[in-house]
Amino acid sequence: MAFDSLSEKLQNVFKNLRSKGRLTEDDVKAALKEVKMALLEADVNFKVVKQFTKSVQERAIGSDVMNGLNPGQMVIKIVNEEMIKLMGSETTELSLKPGSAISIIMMAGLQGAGKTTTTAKIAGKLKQKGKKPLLVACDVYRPAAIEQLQINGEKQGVEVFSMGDKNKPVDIAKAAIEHAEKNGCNVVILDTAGRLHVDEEMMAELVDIKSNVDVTQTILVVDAMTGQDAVNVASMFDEKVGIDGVVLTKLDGDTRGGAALSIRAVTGKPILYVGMGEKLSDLEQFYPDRMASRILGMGDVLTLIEKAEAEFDADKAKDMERKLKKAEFGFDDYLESMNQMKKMGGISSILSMMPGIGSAQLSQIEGAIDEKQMARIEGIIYSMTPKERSNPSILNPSRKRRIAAGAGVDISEVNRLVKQFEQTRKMMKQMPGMFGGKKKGGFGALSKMKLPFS
Ligand SMILES: Nc1nc2c(ncn2[C@@H]2O[C@H](COP(=O)(O)OP(=O)(O)O)[C@@H](O)[C@H]2O)c(=O)[nH]1
Ligand SMILES: [Mg+2]
Repeated sequence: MAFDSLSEKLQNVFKNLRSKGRLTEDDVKAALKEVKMALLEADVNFKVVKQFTKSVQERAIGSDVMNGLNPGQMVIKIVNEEMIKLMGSETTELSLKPGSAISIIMMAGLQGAGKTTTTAKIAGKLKQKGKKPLLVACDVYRPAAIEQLQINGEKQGVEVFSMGDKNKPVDIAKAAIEHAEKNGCNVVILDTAGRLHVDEEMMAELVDIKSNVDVTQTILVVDAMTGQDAVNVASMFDEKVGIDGVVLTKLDGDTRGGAALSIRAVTGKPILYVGMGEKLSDLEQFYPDRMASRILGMGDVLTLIEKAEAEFDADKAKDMERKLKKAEFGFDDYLESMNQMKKMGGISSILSMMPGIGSAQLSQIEGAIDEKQMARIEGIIYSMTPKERSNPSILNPSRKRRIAAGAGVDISEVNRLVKQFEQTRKMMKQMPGMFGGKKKGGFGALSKMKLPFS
C-alpha cells in the first residue's frame, strides 16, 4: 500500500514526541528534521518539503497547546493541517457543463500512465451520475489501444467512437463531437496517445486538438509510481498544453506516494481522482483531508484532535458570549460565529438542539442561509479595516462605499449587512446562553429573530 513506509516513519517521529510532557523548540526542530527526511524519502519534491517543514515549525513553535492535547499531539495536528493545505484543502470535482450541453474532456499523459483505463473509469462514474458519455479513441498509433478502449467501454456500458488508425486525432475528435450531438451524448472523453517520454510531437498533437475543439477540461493522468517524475511531467504538460486537473494512478501499488503531496503545490493544479487498482471500479474521488489521515496513519490521535477542537470552539463561544454581554461584539466575532455555524453543520443543526424550535421554523431558517450568501458576507467583512470590524458604529457612508467597492458588491448590500448585524447583536443580547451557556430561556426570541444571513 502506498505511503506505508512514510506513515511508519512519521508515526515513529510522533511517538517520541508524544511521550514528552512539554516540547521545547529543540524538540520541535529535531522532530521536523526527521519529518523532512521521511518526506524526502517518500519522494516529495524538495522545495515542497522545505516550505512545508518551515510552515509547520513556525506554527508549532509559536502556538499555544490546545486544551486536551499534549504538545506532541499539537504538532501532529499542525502537520495534519499543513498536509491538507498542501493538497489543496478542498475536493475538486471534474467541471462539466450542466444539462445537455456537451462537455469535452481531453485525457493526456505518458504512455502507460493509465489514460485508457482512467477514461473508462471516469465514464462509469459519470454514467452513474446520469450523464451520457462518449469515449473517443484518439490514440491512433497503437491498434491495440483502440481495442482496449472498446473492451473497457463495453464493460462500462458506454459507447466508444473510433475511426480506426488512418485519421488525425483532431479530425476524430471533431467527428466524435458531431456524433455526440446527434446521439444525445453530453460528455465526450478523448483518449489520446501517450509517448514514453515527453516529446514535442505528442504535445503538438494535444495543442492541435485543443485549438480546434472546445475542450472543457484537460485532465492529465500520471503514474504515482514514478514519484517526482510525475510532478515534472505535470509541470511540463501544464506549461505546453495547459491542464485543469490531475488523476494520480497506481496509488494502490507499492509507491512512495510523494507525488500526491507535491503535485498541487508544484503545479497549482488539483488532483481530482486517484486510481486504486486495475479494475474499472477502482477510481476514488480525491479528498485532501482523508489522504492526509491516510498518510499520517493515526486515526486515534486525529479523533482526539477533533474533540479538542470542538471543545476549543466551545471556549471561543463562551468568550463570544462574554463579549456580547459587554457589547464588544464586532464584525470579526460575527464572522467567527458564522464560521462556527458552518462547521457545526449550519445554523439549523444548532437550533434543532434547542428547546422550543419547531420544524416549520427550522426549515424557514434553513432556506434563508445559503453558502453563496455567506461568502458575500465574508467578502464584505474582509473589506473592512480592523477598526471598522471591532467598532461598526464608525461606518459612515463614505466608508461603506469604500467597502462595497472593495468587496465588489453594491452599497445596499453593505447597508443590509450592517443593519442585520445590529439586529443580531441586539437579539443575541436578549438571549443569554445561546453560545455555550447552560441557562435556558430567551429562545422565544428566535422565532422573531432576524437571521444574520437572511
Ligand atoms: N494497479 C493499478 N494499475 C493501473 C491503474 N491505472 C491503470 N493501471 C494499469 O496500467 C497499465 C496501463 O494503463 P493504460 O490505461 O493502458 O495506460 P495508457 O497508456 O495511459 O492508456 C494497465 O495495465 C492498467 O491496467 C491503477 O490505478 N492501479
Ligand atoms: Mg491508452
